[in-house]
Amino acid sequence: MSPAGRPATPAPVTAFIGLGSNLEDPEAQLRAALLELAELPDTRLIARSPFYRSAPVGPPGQPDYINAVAALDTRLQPQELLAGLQAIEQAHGRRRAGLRWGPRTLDLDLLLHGDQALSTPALTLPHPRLTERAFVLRPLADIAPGLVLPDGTTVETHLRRCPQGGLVRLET
Ligand code: A4P
Ligand code: MG
Repeated sequence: MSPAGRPATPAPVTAFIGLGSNLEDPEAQLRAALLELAELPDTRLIARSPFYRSAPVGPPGQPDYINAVAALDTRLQPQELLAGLQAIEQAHGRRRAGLRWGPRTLDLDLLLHGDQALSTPALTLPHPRLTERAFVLRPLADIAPGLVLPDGTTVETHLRRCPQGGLVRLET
């Protein structure tokens, strides 16, 4: 509590968001989503990676994805931030059709929230597939070189260990 009796404002933490889209002009989806992330309450967008084209992981026959990672400074708790991400996904017409890893207009994954570890039905931190995917690790390394993940391993070490998955860096 502050001297005035109000709860103290939590110190900001850095959170990393994975962005992905493979429907309805994916690059425009990501550009708009970055602006919307910057508008979240008690949150500042501090960096965004280049965009990458990546081969789909999941059911075959879907378009390639565009992927990127953003860094936020935020005072939101992880569950509050996840709710904000899901509201942005909904505003982008995200349909959950029941097909695991099927095509989507916009996917926003909470990759890391400071050094928090969480395992609840609604939220796992770090994101459970963070260290398996070059389309997440490459852009994360671009904006946070040398970042040590909660397992004590750098993002670059994880990146060297995982398949590169046809990743192409775009000019944007
Ligand atoms: N959830 C738990 N932890 C988290 C977290 N850290 N961040 C829960 C976000 N959500 C988290 O997610 C399903 C549930 O996960 C949510 O209700 C949330 O409470 P979802 O967005 O509804 O569905 P999803 O994204 O299809 O599920 P999933 O299994 O998380 O998929 P992924 O791992 O996000 O993978 N291929 C390429 N090339 N590029 C991609 O971006 N993305 C996916 C989706 C598959 N293949 C891809 C890509
Ligand atoms: Mg997701």
